Amino acid sequence: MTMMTTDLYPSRVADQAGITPRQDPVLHATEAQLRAGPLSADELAFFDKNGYLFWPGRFTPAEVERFRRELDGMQSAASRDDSEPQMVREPGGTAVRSIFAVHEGQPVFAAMARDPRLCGVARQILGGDVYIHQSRVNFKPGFIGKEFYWHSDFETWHVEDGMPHMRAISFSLLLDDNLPYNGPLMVMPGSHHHYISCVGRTPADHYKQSLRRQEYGVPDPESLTRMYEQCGIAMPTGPAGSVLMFECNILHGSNSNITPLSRRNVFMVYNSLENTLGAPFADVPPRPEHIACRRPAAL
Ligand code: 6CS
Ligand code: FE
Repeated sequence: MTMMTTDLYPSRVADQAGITPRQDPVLHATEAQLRAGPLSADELAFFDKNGYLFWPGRFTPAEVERFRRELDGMQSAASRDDSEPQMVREPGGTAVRSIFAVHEGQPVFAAMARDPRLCGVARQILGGDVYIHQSRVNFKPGFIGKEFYWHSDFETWHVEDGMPHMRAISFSLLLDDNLPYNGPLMVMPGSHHHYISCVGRTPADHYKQSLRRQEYGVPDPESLTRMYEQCGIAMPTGPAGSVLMFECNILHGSNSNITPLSRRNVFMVYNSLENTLGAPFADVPPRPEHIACRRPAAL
């Protein structure tokens, strides 16, 4: 008899949107694990309440230079080989929007995934062993880098990847200065305490469209307005080398970039080894391995 996993967070099943309370803790570790660091009690309290933390200049200019050199090599390879499934192009164009699974096959990004400034913090908050659920570089090139509309990553990772609980964290490492005008990431602080179930049915092979411009699994304007009125918007900006950590269920998005300045950010998403992917909760086949890891190994 196959065990049916209870869907704690149904979405894209009803014709009405809804907002329900989060059913998982934000800090998954024991008091002793939390006290062990690296984050301080104040940092943990801020993250629990707001769902994000920002560290300007967490990585040095020399480290950023090394990341950028790795990126340049990948971008030139990507522009030559169009068949790379890990590569996503901008909607309606050919510019590279994202490259996924950068922690695999790229030594510098593989080392970044294990860096204690990221992995150590993820272990502390998620309460034990972690693995990379997804990694990517979002390039947001100057003039043509399009927006990422408001969404909760967890809603997609639950519905399309079968992630059971809200026990994952994203780190965005800025490879360019993120300024108010070149499309920095915006969050609604505290929105991670609420789950917005979206309307619409997940199309087949949805990721081929959603990673270019997401239209399913995005909250309706009424729910977004309610969340904005309750939470407001924060837009952390800072120099290349800064790090933005955000909770898997926080509402976030970023505007199109119409300036000459690219906004390249690399994302490492850590999931708890006690929260590995099951069957998607939507009636769709599992997404490819380079978007959602199904061969988890502790870092
Ligand atoms: O579907 C996903 O996994 C991706 N979609 C968005 C808009 N953010 C998270 C992730 O990169
Ligand atoms: Fe996202």
